[in-house]
Amino acid sequence: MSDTIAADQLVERLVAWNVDTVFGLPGDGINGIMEALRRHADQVRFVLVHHEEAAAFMACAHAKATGRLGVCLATSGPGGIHLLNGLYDAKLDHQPVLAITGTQATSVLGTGFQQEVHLEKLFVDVAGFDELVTNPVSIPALDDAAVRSALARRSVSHLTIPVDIQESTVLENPYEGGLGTSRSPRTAPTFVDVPGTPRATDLRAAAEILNGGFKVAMLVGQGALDARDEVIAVAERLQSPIVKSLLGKAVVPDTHPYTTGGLGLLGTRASEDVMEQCDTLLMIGSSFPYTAYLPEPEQARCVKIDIDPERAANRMPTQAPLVGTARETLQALLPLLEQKTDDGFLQHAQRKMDAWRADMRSLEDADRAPIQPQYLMHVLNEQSSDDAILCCDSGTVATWAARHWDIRGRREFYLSGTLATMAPGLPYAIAVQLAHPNRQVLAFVGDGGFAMLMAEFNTACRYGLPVKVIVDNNGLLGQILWEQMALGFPEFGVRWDQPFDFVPWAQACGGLGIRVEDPGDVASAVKSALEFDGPALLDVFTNADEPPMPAKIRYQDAKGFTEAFLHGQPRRASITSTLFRDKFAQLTNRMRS
Ligand SMILES: Cc1ncc(C[n+]2csc(CCOP(=O)(O)OP(=O)(O)O)c2C)c(N)n1
Ligand SMILES: [Mg+2]
Repeated sequence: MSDTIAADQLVERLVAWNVDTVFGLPGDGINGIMEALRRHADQVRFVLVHHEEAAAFMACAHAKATGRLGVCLATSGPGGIHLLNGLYDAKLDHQPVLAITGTQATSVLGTGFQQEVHLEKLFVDVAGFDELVTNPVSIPALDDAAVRSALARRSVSHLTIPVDIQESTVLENPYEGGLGTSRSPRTAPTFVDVPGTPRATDLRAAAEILNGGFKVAMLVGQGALDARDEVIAVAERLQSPIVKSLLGKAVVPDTHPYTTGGLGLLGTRASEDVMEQCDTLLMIGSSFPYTAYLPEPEQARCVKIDIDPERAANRMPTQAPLVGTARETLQALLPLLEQKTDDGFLQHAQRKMDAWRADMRSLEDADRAPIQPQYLMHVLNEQSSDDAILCCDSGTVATWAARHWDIRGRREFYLSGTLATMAPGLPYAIAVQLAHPNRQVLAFVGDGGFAMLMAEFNTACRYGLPVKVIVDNNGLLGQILWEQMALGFPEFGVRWDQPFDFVPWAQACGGLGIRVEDPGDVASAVKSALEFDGPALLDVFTNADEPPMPAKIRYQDAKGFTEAFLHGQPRRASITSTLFRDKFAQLTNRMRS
């Protein structure tokens, strides 16, 4: 019992890598690892979740919010399978995550034993490093290799360990054989990243393009999150508007005079204009996938900064790819850039942005009933602190957060940017709150996404985490309703017969729960939740008929909405009785003309 077991080596190695938190849920495939975690509970915190998918989201959010490795743990078979969606979230958003799973004893592997799922095969696509441990002696070195791979590739690593090996007190190689050309693996828990500054010749080529541009635009993504000062300094030098991807929302404050905010379906008209009109694009730490919103290839020359050479020219013809970190590359680039004196392009963007901000304010209507989701977000924006961290879910909620929650001060913003999966909002918030106990952490979630992993509210309560969950309860899978209509299809399968009531659940968990139906109660409810010294949930019944409109309405959107109406879209009356009535009038006018 007191003997060291092989799983102890795994956990001790994680400690050596400075891992202090493991998110997971036990099972008979990982009893050895759980025992090792129990023995090292003073060095590693095990966070017990209700669903392994949440554990993987938490590991991803831990990596996003701390810049360090995230670790999650699940049992063989079903436990490992449950991890997958959260692991893909980490893979697609380039976060270093180590997934540890158990598997059947080596003696029965291949016999079709109960729960025998070959997770190392299942995880082949999601994990860049993916190994089945077959000998206790290799555990520390495979742990080192898995961690190094996750950090180097900024992706997912997976180790699956048979139960007999986990529990084994045999720590050395139990076998003999081979030609004796190798010794048992011995490595150290050390990692150094690739250098962050590009070659001088590459920097000069990039500077030449940027200096030659008359209308330079910048597009910044999550790779620039730690380079705010550098981004602003370069923008000032180039007189360039700063367009932000959603993952890069916190790169510069939304109130900064140089930014035109987001780009794409959730973005601003000003950013779309900037992209349509620029002659030079400097992309920094972004793999922005919606290429329809990027400049036409023959319209603009492109310089792109990325830490990964594979992504340094991946979205449009790129004349000068730069491989390096945003911060170090911009520091090296700045002295090569000439001060531009013509600020006409920037001023034009600023005027457009002023108009956009005014449009957004007009949507934050405090008097309209049912509650406008934009008004709810506006109140949260006003009342949350200057260093609040918002974790957002996928859905129309992402549009409201993108457009109506401002980055200011040290605020941060996280969501599933590339996988765009539902349900990470609450698990993200829990992991972020654990990493930053003194920050205000908010989860802004839809009723659909929240219902998927709402059990984790109980996790927040069990760990006494003061996260604030704001449910935008519109009684439907809003995003898909509007997508269906934009395609000309009347809605189908997106609405629940009866809206959920989440307050009893929050209270049953021991948290604060407040139901909000009246616009006049929003401000006081948000205040109560933010002031509450513990987990709190606001269940806010919002206007289900409020569309997340694209910044620029295209002819095909107009056509789609009109066709959906003609083909029998239900609730037509109530949809047209909202703000959409104005938009619909605009759209049909445009169709007629
Ligand atoms: C796991 C998963 N399933 C389905 C989708 C497709 N999807 C994207 S947004 C959305 C609706 C989300 O509904 P809700 O959480 O209530 O947010 P709302 O759009 O109503 O604001 C759906 C079904 C997805 N992105 N992820
Ligand atoms: Mg909804």
